[in-house]
Amino acid sequence: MSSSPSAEDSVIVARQGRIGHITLNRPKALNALNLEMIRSLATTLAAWRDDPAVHAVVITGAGERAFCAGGDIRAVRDAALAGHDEIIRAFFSEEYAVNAAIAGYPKPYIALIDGFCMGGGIGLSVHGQIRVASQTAHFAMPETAIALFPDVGATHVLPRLPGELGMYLGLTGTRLTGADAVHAGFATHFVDHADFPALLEALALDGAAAVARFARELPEFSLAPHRAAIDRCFGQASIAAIEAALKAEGSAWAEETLATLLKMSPASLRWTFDILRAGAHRTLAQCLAAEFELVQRVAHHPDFAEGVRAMVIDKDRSPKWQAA
Ligand code: QUE
Repeated sequence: MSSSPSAEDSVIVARQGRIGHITLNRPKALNALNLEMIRSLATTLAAWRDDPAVHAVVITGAGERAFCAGGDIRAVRDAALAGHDEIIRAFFSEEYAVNAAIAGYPKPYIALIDGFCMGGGIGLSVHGQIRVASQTAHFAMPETAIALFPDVGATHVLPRLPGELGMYLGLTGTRLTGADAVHAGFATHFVDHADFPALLEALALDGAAAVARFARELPEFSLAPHRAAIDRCFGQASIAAIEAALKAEGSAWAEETLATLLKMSPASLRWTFDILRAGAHRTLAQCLAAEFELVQRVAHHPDFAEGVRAMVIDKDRSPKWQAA
């Protein structure tokens, strides 16, 4: 398999000792996933699943800036505007199938996360057995900013985080540091960025157990001072009630959080709220199926085209949403 990887391969696949090593390799696009990469991941994971020489799979992102910043959302927008629904169906059904394959992987699947890990990057890490985050990592599900919703199995993961943390993170898109991601449950180990090369070598030599030797002590959870308010405000029964609770809270944190929510697509806050509440009672497979149904409708909503325009294409960060 790929004995001579080329620098242009969007996914580099290599065997190193006991591990199979996958590198997401579109650093200029922050390793955002396109359909070619999704297909390469699916093929590689299937090949290594039953290969007794591969004891564990390790996935990393090329470059310093990102593990994986999301999906090729611009291509999804183009397909929706052109009426190419089959492209949208292929992209999301194959991406979600990779998320499910990672969740059901019969050997250790280990993500080493530096830099941005958002959206699709969460889907390539959080379902694996071991997620190592460094101090340079930033985790987020920022989809309400582009009028999408937390997908890639996040409707299964977020409702299972402590208290109402998942509803808070999914609606506001708040970024977590690597250490905070361990506190929240996105990551399992906190490792120094400078130790990643040594960790990779140790994994190749000793397999998955090597991770424990590199884990550092966690600093305090930076959201600890707000955990009670998060549960009070985000445990409400509707977006309107969450906004009212944030107003009643009367703290600087609540004011900032309300201001963040008011910038998001009102439609996407509603469908995010509904699918996260429903996800608490669904299996991962049911969650992915529900996400696939919803994403095909959302991709055609005018707020989605406008959100991607404002945040990804023009970067003016001033989307004009449809009225609530
Ligand atoms: C919100 C999002 C995304 C985003 C920006 C947001 C998102 C996403 C990308 C992205 C990042 C790098 C790329 C790319 C897209 O940006 O989901 O093509 O190269 O994938 O504010 O949800």
